[in-house]
Formats: sequence, structure tokens, C-alpha cells
Amino acid sequence: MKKVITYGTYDLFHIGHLNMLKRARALGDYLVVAISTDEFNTGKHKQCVYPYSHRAQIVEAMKFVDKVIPETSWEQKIEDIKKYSIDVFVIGDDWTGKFDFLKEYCEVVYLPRTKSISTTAIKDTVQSGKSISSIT
Ligand code: C2G
Repeated sequence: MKKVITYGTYDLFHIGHLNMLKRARALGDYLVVAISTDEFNTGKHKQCVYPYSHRAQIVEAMKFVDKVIPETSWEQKIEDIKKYSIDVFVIGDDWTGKFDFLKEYCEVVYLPRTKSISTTAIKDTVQSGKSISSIT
């Protein structure tokens, strides 16, 4: 069984998140998703709309997600890779190079982000009264 892991905040779940999880799962047979806790997001200077418990449950409900764990620190990745016998670490290419140190433990894949959608864009669009289709 080829096991894949990815990390993220996954606030205001959108098509970019869905594309990432779908492609991540397609790289193996089992997908673990580490969702950033509210406390960890404070360190990332991210103020989430949805609390951790909602973000985790929404991602966990995805049919191609097998397990959700909390992301509480930048340093947990190596331990997670060992603990869950991970074969592939995958994340969006906005992080290209940042996690190359994990190549010692597993394959590292950076996937292209989905263009013109982001949690920030959604927040701005909602405030402007426009629809998302107007930005994708
Ligand atoms: N993503 C994407 N396309 C978008 C937006 C996001 O492919 N339009 C991807 C990101 O590249 C990431 C995942 O979806 O792989 C989750 O994105 P965020 O919730 O913004 O996560 P981030 O803040 O990048 O957290 O330790 C790593 C961090 O926790 C990553």
C-alpha cells in the first residue's frame, strides 16, 4: 500500500483544495491529510473562518481522504512520515523547495496550484457581493 501525506489549513474548502486532495490521493492508495490547528495557524498569520474541528471534519468526509491528523508544528513532518509509513509527501508548488529535506525519508512532490482561487479571494468576493465564477 502506497501512502501519501499532505498538509494544509483547508479553510473555506474550495475547488483548489479539492483538486489538491484528489491529485494527492491519485499518487498512492491511502491519503493522510494533516490539518493546521487554529493555534498553528496563528503562527502562520492565518485567521481562519472555520475552526479546526470543522475544517478537519469537512476534509475527513472526502471519499479520497483516509485519515486526518492535526498539524501543530513545522517540525512534525519527519515524525509523521515515520509514524504513518509514508511513501510520498505532496503539497502545492507555492511551497516548491521548502520541504526538500524530506527527500531523505520519502518522495517529495510539488503539484501546481489551481489558478485564480484561494481562501483570500473567496473572502474578498463574498464581501464584494460577486460570485466565485467571476474570479475563476
Ligand atoms: N492549493 C492549491 N490551489 C489553490 C489553493 C491551495 O493547490 N488555489 C493547495 C496548497 O498548495 C496546499 C493545499 O491546497 O497544498 C492547502 O492550501 P492551504 O490551506 O492554503 O495550506 P497552507 O497554508 O499552504 O499550509 O506545513 C504546510 C502548511 O500547513 C501548508
